[in-house]
Amino acid sequence: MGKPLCYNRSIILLILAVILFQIWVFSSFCLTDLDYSLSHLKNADASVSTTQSFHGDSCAQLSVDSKGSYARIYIYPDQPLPFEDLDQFSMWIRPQSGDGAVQVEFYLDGDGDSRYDSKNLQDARVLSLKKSWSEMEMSNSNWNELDGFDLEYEKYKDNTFLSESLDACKSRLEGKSIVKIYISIYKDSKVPDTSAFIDYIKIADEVISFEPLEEEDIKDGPSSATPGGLMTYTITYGNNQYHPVDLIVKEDYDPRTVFVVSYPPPDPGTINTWTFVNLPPGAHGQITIKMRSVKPAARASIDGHVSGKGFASTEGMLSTEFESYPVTNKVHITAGEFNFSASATTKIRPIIGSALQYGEHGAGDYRAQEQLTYNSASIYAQRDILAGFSPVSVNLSPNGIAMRGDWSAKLLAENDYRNIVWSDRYYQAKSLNLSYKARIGKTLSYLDTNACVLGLADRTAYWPNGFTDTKLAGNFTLQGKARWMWANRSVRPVNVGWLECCPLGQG
Ligand SMILES: [Ca+2]
Ligand SMILES: [Ca+2]
Repeated sequence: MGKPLCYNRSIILLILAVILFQIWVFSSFCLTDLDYSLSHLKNADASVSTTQSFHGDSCAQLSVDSKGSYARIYIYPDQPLPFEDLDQFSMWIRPQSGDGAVQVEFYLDGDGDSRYDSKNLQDARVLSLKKSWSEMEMSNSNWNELDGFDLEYEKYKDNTFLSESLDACKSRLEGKSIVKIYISIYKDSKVPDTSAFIDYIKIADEVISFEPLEEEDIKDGPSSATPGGLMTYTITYGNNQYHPVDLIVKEDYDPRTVFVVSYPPPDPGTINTWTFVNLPPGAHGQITIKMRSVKPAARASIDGHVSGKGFASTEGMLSTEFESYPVTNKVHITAGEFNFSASATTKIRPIIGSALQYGEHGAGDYRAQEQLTYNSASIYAQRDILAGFSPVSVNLSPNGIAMRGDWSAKLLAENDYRNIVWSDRYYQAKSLNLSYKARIGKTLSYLDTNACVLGLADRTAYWPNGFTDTKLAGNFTLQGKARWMWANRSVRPVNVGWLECCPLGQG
C-alpha cells in the first residue's frame, strides 16, 4: 500500500495579474464645442489678429477692399444644435473703417442627416436682413455688442417668411438643428476699405474668442506608452467669461499611474490641484504633467523541495509576460459658473517576455529540489529530480486499486522576446534522474541538462532560422548544453545541437 505523498512545500504556481481590457478610448473635448474657419478671398480677408481684442488677446479681423464683396466667419457646432436651444446669440464688433453691413445666416438640418442640403425641403436656411453699423448705432473704434435677437430674419426663398424675429423663426422652425452659422461683413461701396474686428461670439453656452488655445483639447495625452514609461499630459484651461474667475484644475489620476512632475507645479501640498486666482477674461493656459505608469512587479525567488513515495504530480509555471492595459486620467476644471471635464486614455503596451513551464507525473519514489529566480527581465530555474517507478495502489475502494505508472517529465521554455522555444519531454520512464539549469533572458538563454533515463526522451528547440529535434529511447545518460546569445541584432545559437548520449544498455 503506497502512502500519499507528503508535500512540504507550497504549490509553485504563479499566475500573474493580467488585465484584460484591450479596448482603449481616446476622448477629446475642447473648451468650446464650436469650430470656426475664416474666409480667404481674393479681395477680402479674415484672420485672427492680436492688434485688438475684446476678450483675451485675440479677435477676428475682417476686411473687404473695393473690389471685394464680403469677409466671413464660418462656425460649425461639433454636434447639431437644436434651433430651439439657441437662447443666446451675440458677438462684439469694433468697426474700423467704412459703414459695413453685418449679416448672419443659420443653416438648419430638418431631416436628421446632420447636413444642410439646399434641395431638401426639410432643411432650411435663415438669413438676417443686412444691417450697417450706423443703422445699429455702433460707434467706430469702440467695441459694440450685437445681440442676434435684435436682428430680423427671413427664410431663404420662402415668401411666406418675411422679417421675423429670431424667436419667431425658432418657433416656426422647431425641430430643426443648426449645422453651420455664417457671420459676414459686407463692404461699404462708398469707401475703398471696409473693416471691423469681431470677438467673443456667444452661441448658446459656447464661446468663440479667437484665442489660440481655445481649440486645444482640454486634456491631451499619448495614445500608448511603455510599462513604467513616462507619459506627458497637457491640460488646457481658459476663462470664457466676461469677468475674472478663480479657476481650479483638479486631476483624477488612474491608480496605476504615479505623478512625477508638472509645469507649473501643483498647489502646495497637493499633486493634483492647480488654482489660478483672478484669471482674467479670455486668459488661457496649459499645464504639462509627467506621469509614470506603474511597472508590473514581476519578481519572485522560490526554493522548493519535495520528496515522497506514491503518486506525484507537480506543475509549475513562471511568466514575465504582461498584457496591455489602459490608464485613464481625468481632469475637472471649475471656473465660476463653468465646469469642464475631459479625460485621456493611454494604452500601456504589453510586455513581451518569457514563460517557463515544468512538471512531473508518476508513481513511486520522487524527490525534487529546485531554485527559481525570477524578475521582469529573466527567468532562472535549477531543478533536480530523482524519480523511480514502483507499483503503488490508490485506496479508492475497500480493496484498493493497484496502479502501474510510468514517469513523465516536461520542461517547456518560451522566450517570445527572441523567438526561442525549447521543449524537453521524458515519458514512459522507469527511472528518471534529471538535473537542469535553464535561464531565459533577453541577451542569453541557456539550458544545461544532465539526465539519466530509462525510458523515452524527446528534445526539440526552435529559434530564428533553426531547429533541432532529438528522440532517444532506452537506458541512457544525456548531457547537453544549449545556448542562444543575442548579438548583432540576431539570436545566435552556441552549442545548441551539442548533446552527449551514452547508452547504458536496456534495463
Ligand atoms: Ca439635412
Ligand atoms: Ca478674444
